[in-house]
Amino acid sequence: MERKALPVLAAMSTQCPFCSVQCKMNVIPETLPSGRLSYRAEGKKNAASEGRLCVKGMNAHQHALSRERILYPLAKKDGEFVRISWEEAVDTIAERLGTIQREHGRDAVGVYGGGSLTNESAYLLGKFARVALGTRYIDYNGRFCMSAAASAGVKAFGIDRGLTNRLSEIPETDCLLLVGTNIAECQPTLMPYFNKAKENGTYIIVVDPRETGTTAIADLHLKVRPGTDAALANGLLKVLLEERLEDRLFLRERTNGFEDVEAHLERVRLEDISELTGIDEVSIRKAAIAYGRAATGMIFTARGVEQHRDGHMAVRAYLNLVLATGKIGRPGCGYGAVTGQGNGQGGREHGQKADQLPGYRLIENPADREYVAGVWGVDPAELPGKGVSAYEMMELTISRDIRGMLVMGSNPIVSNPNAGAVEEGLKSLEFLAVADMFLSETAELADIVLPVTSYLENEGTLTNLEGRVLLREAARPVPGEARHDWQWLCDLAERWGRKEKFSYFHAEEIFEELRIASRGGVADYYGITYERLRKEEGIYWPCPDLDHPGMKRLFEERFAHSDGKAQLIAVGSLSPGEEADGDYPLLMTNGRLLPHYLTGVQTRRSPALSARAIENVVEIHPSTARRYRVEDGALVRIHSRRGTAVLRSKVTNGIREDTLFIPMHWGGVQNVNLLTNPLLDPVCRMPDFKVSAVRIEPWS
Ligand SMILES: Nc1nc2c(c(=O)[nH]1)N[C@H]1C(S)=C(S)[C@@H](COP(=O)(O)OP(=O)(O)OC[C@H]3O[C@@H](n4cnc5c(=O)[nH]c(N)nc54)[C@H](O)[C@@H]3O)O[C@H]1N2
Ligand SMILES: Nc1nc2c(c(=O)[nH]1)N[C@H]1C(S)=C(S)[C@@H](COP(=O)(O)OP(=O)(O)OC[C@H]3O[C@@H](n4cnc5c(=O)[nH]c(N)nc54)[C@H](O)[C@@H]3O)O[C@H]1N2
Ligand code: SF4
Ligand SMILES: [Mo]
Repeated sequence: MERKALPVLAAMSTQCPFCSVQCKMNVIPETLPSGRLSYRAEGKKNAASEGRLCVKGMNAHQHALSRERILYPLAKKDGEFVRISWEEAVDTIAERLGTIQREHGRDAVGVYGGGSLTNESAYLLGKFARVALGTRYIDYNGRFCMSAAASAGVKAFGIDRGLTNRLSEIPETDCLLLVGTNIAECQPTLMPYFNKAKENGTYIIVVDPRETGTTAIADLHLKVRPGTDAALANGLLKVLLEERLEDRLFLRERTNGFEDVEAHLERVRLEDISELTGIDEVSIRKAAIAYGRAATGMIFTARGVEQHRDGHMAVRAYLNLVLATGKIGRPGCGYGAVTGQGNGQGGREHGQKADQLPGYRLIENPADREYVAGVWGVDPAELPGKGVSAYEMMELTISRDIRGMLVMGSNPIVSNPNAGAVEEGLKSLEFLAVADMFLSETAELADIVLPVTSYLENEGTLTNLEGRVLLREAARPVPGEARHDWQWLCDLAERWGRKEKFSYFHAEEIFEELRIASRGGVADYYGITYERLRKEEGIYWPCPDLDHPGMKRLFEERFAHSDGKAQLIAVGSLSPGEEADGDYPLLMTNGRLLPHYLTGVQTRRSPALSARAIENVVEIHPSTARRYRVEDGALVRIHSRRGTAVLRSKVTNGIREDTLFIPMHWGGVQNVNLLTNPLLDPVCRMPDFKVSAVRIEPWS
């Protein structure tokens, strides 16, 4: 039998949908001998990943091409999802949310966004909430991700851009302090920068309660007790000052607030810090002296430090270290808040956050309101005020102040702390619409589900962890009836009588408006265009005009506060938000595994990734396991004051005896967030994710 000639298929040029490195790649279709089509991803040269890909990027196309993609709008009728038209979906959303707003006020509807959205969709979601819905309640999953580091950067430096310098400076620095960051599993393609540093003789200190791929390269691993990072930073700075390793000239000329910090640290005793953090004084001294004596040094923090009730202040304590030693604004010296999601950086700059307007402008600042209202062609008085943080929006669903919700790019019933209560809140809504590629745990609860495009189909810009804006072109036609997020937002805005303010035919037109809306703001994108992005392969913000090259290293001469100086602040040495006690004798922390991404909606649908970790586990030290009669690989129940999760045990010497570790990539009974504490940081409203008092027991 004659075989039909197979079409020659072009490679799809794209970038990874997962973490903040945003590795560029080609996805290459290949015809197998059987005639079936298969895909292979190959890294493409670019400045951040230098052509590398991790296992998630290599297999991302598996979820995008999965048969489980939702390809047409769905409505829940008699408890079952049925296919409907886009027209019916949009009409239903408008009718139901409109009714709620008429009966209970505009603020009875909330909007929940995400850090995977392109800048264009995130910007439009913020505009949609303020200009079409007119609600104050909009926030996004980045609240759980970057809010502590972002607010700390704004307060200390006057600007929040993930990395203050280029990745290429990492191998050149003399000392690296990596705090609560597991780059080896979470930004794997950046590891070669750190390995190279090691090879070059850089002294590497890692602070983490357990051994990870990242602690494996450490010269000094400080196995901190969860929730005590601020105290540790205070201890480090105290030793530094005792050893006179501070940079007095830098402090005098470029900072404010040092006297308070110095006076505060005089009252701090190193033995108390050692007791609180579980780290011996010798190691604290060793780390402080290594960082203080090094001619150049960089500090990186991530969620291990930040997802605590004092996340903002814990980061400030590390920024005190950076500033006291003057290790910033010159080659090989700087700070990095390691951003999480693909567009975690851009997603927090253009108006998805409760208190922000595009360009990092503030919704409560009259001049900022006036400027953005001018761009949008509305009266500034029409713009609502600031709303509340992501978890607080969930509390408002429980109290029934919020009765309708639109979720775009998040799976909140799995990723919020105290997930059991959050599920109740979302179930009590009168109407829930979710836009997703899949029936996530949250989408399962929705009245209407909107099918959206994946990274392979959706064109737009994303800003990576360096603060570099990248253009991701569409690489494949849109499947089924899926639509881009910005497209259906425009359709919906029309039903609120705002058609003229939401008429775009291409993502680029939205970006053109974003450029103007961000102009003169802290995150100024005015000088960036699609054309430049195509030519220059990425541009750092701020980029205030078309011939500006973009800012590669920040703070060389001045900080972004009006007096040009950075701000130090005295930080308290808090104990964990919830201490272990007789009922809940262990501390549980949580985080990530290499093959999965966040709540796992995408990676659990990729066979190659899913096979690498098929179920959730709890890491437990052998002596703790013996004490609680837990065998390796056995099912266990873990209880906290919020709820109970059921997991398989993984006995390991790598973890502190008083600590358990649970990944966050599963829902249902395996969801770690059934246990987590919704106590919020008073400054940035980050939940105290990373420490909960728990009890463990065998299943039977
Ligand atoms: N494979 C993978 N990569 C990802 C993601 C993913 O889901 N999977 N998610 C992306 C996103 S959105 C984010 S935000 C980033 C997160 O990146 P990271 O913040 O690096 O990831 P986590 O695993 O949450 O936490 C980092 C480390 O903090 C440690 N830790 C826990 N408690 C404490 C503590 O109290 N103090 C200190 N010092 N350390 C502590 C944990 O043991 C863990 O090793 O990763 C991004 N990359
Ligand atoms: N216990 C604990 N909880 C945590 C954390 C932790 O460390 N510990 N980390 C927190 C952090 S840092 C984060 S970032 C959050 C993340 O938590 P979530 O916001 O729940 O993140 P995802 O699992 O990525 O959910 C994103 C959803 O959006 C869909 N999606 C992807 N791309 C698009 C798109 O372009 N458009 C639309 N409409 N949908 C899209 C995906 O299919 C998926 O269902 O979790 C937080 N929760
Ligand atoms: S998950 Fe991150 S490191 Fe891995 S390929 Fe994707 S962007 Fe690159
Ligand atoms: Mo995140």
